[in-house]
Amino acid sequence: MRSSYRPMSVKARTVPALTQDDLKKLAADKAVEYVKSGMVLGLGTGSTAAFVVSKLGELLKSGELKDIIGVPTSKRTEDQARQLGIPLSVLDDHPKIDLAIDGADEVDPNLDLVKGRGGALLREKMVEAASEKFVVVADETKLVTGLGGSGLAMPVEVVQFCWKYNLVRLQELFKEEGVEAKLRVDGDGKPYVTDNFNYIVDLYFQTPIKDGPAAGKEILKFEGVVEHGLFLDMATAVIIAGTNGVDVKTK
Ligand code: ABF
Repeated sequence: MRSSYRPMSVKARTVPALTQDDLKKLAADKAVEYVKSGMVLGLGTGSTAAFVVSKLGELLKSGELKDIIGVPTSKRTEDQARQLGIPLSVLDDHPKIDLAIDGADEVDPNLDLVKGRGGALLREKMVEAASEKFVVVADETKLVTGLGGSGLAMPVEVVQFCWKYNLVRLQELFKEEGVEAKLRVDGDGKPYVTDNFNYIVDLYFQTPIKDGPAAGKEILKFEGVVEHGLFLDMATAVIIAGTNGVDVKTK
């Protein structure tokens, strides 16, 4: 007897593509696996770091994490963490941080970074330099072959006093690289003011920065320059979320 069985046609299910926010959240969730109860944590700034902070809030609330202390890298992060009930401190009281987790604007193959397009580079650098471990969370769009080569800004925080003088000096410093220096402005066209009441000069390189350590040193020689967005030899691990999964890169 012939079977009357006919396989039902199965409609191909379309899996929705992951959004950039999904990827940021994946990286954030992976990074939080490094967190243990009792740790002092550097809390980064930016949309990826915000996913980390909100996950920490959830874990504290559910009791899976206990007794953590957060050291925020910006007023924005401080507000978010406070709303989530994360106990907070500052470097004055907690000069040694167990683990900092933060986003980045660019990540090169050596795990060197450009940071600060979110405007929080000074506090980020202070907190992350004081951290025993610094884990970076990013989606794959942040990967570059050379820092500064993405055509986007490499930020430098400068004091407000005679900012134009320093803008010109910074542009001159990288004249051969054809750098354009611009004062960062907010949505109203007014100078963007950092949490430390400084301005930001964004440097636009046309090609990747050849010698990051030398560039960083030269920038800091200018009086009135407070900090730059090159975070060299600081990251312990970089967690990159991409459409093919989450990759943890270490040196
Ligand atoms: C901070 O947030 C910054 O150093 C960097 O500028 C930015 C990255 O933001 P996002 O995670 O929103 O891309 O970590």
